[in-house]
Amino acid sequence: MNRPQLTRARVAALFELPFNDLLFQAATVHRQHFDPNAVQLSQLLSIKTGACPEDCSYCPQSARFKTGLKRERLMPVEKVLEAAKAARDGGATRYCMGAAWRSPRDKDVEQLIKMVEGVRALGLETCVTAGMLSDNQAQQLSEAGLDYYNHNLDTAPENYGNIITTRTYADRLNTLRAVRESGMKVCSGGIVGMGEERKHRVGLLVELANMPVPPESVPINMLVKVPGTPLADTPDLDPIEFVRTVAVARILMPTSHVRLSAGREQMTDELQALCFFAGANSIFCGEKLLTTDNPGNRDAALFEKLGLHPEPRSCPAHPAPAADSTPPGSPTA
Ligand code: SAM
Ligand code: DTB
Ligand code: SF4
Repeated sequence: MNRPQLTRARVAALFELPFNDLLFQAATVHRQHFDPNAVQLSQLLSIKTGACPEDCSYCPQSARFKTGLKRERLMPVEKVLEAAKAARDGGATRYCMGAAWRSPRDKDVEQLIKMVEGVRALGLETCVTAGMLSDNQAQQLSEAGLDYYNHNLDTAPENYGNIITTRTYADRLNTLRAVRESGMKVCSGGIVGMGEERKHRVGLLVELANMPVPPESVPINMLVKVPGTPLADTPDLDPIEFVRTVAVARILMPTSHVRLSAGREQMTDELQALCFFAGANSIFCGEKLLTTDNPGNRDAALFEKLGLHPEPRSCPAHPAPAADSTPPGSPTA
């Protein structure tokens, strides 16, 4: 049965709610589907860095911009597995391997498959982000046991051409369709703070939530302004508007993990706390994202201060019981 499609007007009305009403609604939805104090931990590794032919104007890895980034060829499988083991020992439950490609060649997919098999054998969930995939490549990765494929829509369709010209929104949707049809879980979100208007944040979330099956994982990235990229001097987005974006994502995709993704290094504890209250329930852990810094060890203190704990790895054979929606300490608990 087809779900009713969300309209932009309805989603814009959520953005316009008084902040407290929006956060209460988002936190209520969050508690109905998840332990509100559990945060899923993913760790990134850049397995092929820089020299990318694409022109994504936010990205330090595009060959078109002088960002001083050192290019690195595809890492050997053993090195990837060494780093994955360290991530697992540091508490990550999902390992996300990122490659600066427009799309992988078939021989690259062979290497990706070896990495996926090795990372799975360490007991980690697996995620890859490597650009556009053909149906056949998606099928091969799915058969190898890849759990998630990340491919972001990045922004609303009508703003897309201001950010990237070397591939289209339709190309992105086509890769996401191939990933979904292959049986893998979809990780797709976007970037805010790129100088877009609120209507573009609305448009991005409507596209994600209206997919035939919404992404299981929704990264909301705050633009990391890297010197040398065309977006380096973009004015800061109001942090309250960022929290609103997270809250609306939570309300529109109640059973998805909403990841507070890039940009945490530049955020205060207070801003991150508001994002967790608004329903963000996943982060990237570790010292690095792909090429830029991430809070690393400082997260332990933040979790302690906020009473957060890492979400246990989900086991397909033993799904977690439905979360108790009653807050601990409430009169009915
Ligand atoms: N090359 C592949 C692709 O673009 O699909 C995979 C890697 S790419 C770096 C993955 C995602 O990282 C992008 O889609 C974008 O959303 C995010 N990203 C890249 N640079 C960023 C930045 N400076 N700030 C925030 N997010 C960024
Ligand atoms: C996503 O949405 N954000 C991650 C992951 N998916 C691949 C990447 C963030 C990259 C930030 C810039 C960098 O470190 O190069
Ligand atoms: Fe290349 Fe991906 Fe960066 Fe775009 S976002 S320039 S495709 S690495």
